[in-house]
Amino acid sequence: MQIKDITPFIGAEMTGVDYEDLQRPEVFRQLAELVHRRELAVVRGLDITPKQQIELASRLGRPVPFLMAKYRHPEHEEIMISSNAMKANRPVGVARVGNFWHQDSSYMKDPAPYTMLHGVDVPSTSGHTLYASALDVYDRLPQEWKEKIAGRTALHTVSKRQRISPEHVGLSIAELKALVELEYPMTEHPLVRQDPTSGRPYLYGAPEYMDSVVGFDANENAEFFALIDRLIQDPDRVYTHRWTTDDLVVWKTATTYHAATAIEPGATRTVHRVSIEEDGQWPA
Ligand SMILES: O=C(O)CCC(=O)C(=O)O
Ligand SMILES: [Fe+2]
Repeated sequence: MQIKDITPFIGAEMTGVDYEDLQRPEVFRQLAELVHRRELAVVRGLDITPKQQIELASRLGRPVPFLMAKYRHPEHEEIMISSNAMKANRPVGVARVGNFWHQDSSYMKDPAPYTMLHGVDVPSTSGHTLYASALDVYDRLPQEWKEKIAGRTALHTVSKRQRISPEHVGLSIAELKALVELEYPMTEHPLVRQDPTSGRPYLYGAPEYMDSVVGFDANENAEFFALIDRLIQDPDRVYTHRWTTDDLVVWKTATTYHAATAIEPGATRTVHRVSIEEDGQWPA
């Protein structure tokens, strides 16, 4: 077994382990510690079944069934199929999941703390996933902005990214927005939080999932969103995960910004996604 840091800022990679190795508590503990210490952990080439993926997830916390029943794995409700593939003219899963920079489900009151993906069928030349550390983003904020945001909260919303579905046909944009706000009311979170593992501050909020910073005027808000977009997407800090078959990728949702990139025309990509709630095993 080999473990190495991926970049100085985020990520660690484990190679040379199989499912059986991960059954040993001391091996699994190492993986869990990588997730906590490095925000993102990759296990290369882990050939596992959906059931085994759920079993691994259940050792970090409680795997939770995906909200939309029709995109759950037919036999395993904890798995969401994230895929652009079609079977008998029907989509097998949800396409274009997370194709913009975000922290998972930050528009919810209490987002699940971990996400786990398994690369079931992945192209190698597109469909990469980009990652950036929210601790590192906070560190790089200019001092004046650290002072300006200290103690502030932000309003998070899914409305900029809400998908249009068949029942929305005929609605005006304004009506659609009102409907989304009814279903997913804005949620307020502190803008700066502390990572329980390292005690370090991190920035909580991505422009695509935020409405505004409470107390900022429109100009300050626009300036702040532009600044953090630049910091999050700084090519010197971003880790690009180029998928290989059977990669298992696990991250902490609060401290990890990420974005899925486009899939080249004609390619299919399927990953199995498990969202994991805290259950006290790894207290946050
Ligand atoms: O499939 C990917 O590359 C990541 C998508 C995403 O944002 C997620 O699953 O949370
Ligand atoms: Fe995501």
